Amino acid sequence: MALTIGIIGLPQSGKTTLFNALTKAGAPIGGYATSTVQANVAIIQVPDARLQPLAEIFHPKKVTPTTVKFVDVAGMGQATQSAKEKHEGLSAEFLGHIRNAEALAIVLRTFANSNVPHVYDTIDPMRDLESLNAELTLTDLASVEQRIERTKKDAKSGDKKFLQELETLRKMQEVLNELKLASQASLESQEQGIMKDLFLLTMKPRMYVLNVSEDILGEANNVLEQIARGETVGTLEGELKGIAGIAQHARNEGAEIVAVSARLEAELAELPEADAQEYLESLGLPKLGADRVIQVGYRLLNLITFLTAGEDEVRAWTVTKGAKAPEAAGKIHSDIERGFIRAEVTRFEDFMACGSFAAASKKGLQRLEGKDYVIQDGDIAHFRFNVGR
Ligand SMILES: Nc1nc2c(ncn2[C@@H]2O[C@H](COP(=O)(O)OP(=O)(O)OP(=O)(O)O)[C@@H](O)[C@H]2O)c(=O)[nH]1
Ligand SMILES: [Mg+2]
Repeated sequence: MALTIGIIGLPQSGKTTLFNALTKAGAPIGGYATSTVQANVAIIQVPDARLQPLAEIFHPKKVTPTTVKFVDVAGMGQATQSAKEKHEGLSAEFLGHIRNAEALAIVLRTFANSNVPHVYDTIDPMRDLESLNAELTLTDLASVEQRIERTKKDAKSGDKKFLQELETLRKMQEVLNELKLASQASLESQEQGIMKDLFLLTMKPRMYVLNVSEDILGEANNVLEQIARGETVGTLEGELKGIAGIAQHARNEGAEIVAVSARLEAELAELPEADAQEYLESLGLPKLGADRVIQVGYRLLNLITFLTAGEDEVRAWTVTKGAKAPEAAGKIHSDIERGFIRAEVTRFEDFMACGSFAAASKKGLQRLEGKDYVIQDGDIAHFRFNVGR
């Protein structure tokens, strides 16, 4: 089952344009559905530069990348003042789509375009982010307060479990009341467990997707890189100033950030790949931002990729970071997990340097790992198993 990244942002920030660019860059499987509450859903292939070189060696019948699911949901920035005052937060329909997402991609508009009016008239990504955060935290606050009422009743019996839960909820209520993100609350692991089934929106890992004007995309990327390295960027004006502000904020928060021109990406996705590549290079850009959005999104989900390679299929598989060999085997087939004996593991780089499993084995670069081995990103694995009774 593919994990989900929810694309959210103010109206007209470019969410759907980005979604369309993603579905083309990542070749959606089975197309996407538009439901009545304006959510576009697509399962998107994660670009992985290791698949092609492996395919050139094995000439497999099939090459299969891993996938993530993106959901594009309209409906933020529309909460009325009275709804905000009543702590009602976001609509149930919106929440239905976003609650179960494992991570959020927050689209912030920095491009100016007089044909596309901004809900607040002017371009100011930090103001937009604050407004989105307020809406998200108020929604979380409503969830927490609802739970407090329920837990209060349960705690009347004096049961320690409920009293502890109540305490944790009140701590979270305080954080959210200050319009801070739930992820900023310092919780112990037991408390985190309590919060988990509330599916708070501001607890989810997030990435910021800046939707910038296409003519400053190159400069925007430079600014992001400089800030990510912790360098000072000097005095910036206009759009770049707004971009730098969000980049600094993301760095402080430990959030990921990517700059794209959603419209350019969506247009390029219509072109043959070679033409698109040429055009990108003429702009001084190494590759499509859509690919980066997919890859960063994948990373946010705390996932790593291991590979299997043979003449039938070269394939990338997803496991959660920290997964052990039998669990990885179980992604392929439950029998392989059940009858797990050992994993033969070769690092992708070692394999490519040797050119074959036999050569890697000769050099001692193919290891036999047992059931406690923690799978690493880029491991090429072959599982030995036995399910005979
Ligand atoms: N100039 C420019 N226009 C863009 C860009 N991205 C999107 N637009 C335009 O902005 C408008 C809104 O884009 P959408 O992708 O529909 O925005 P949205 O966030 O999905 O909007 P809602 O679904 O209404 O919330 C469209 O007319 C797009 O063509 C961009 O990078 N540059
Ligand atoms: Mg839309």
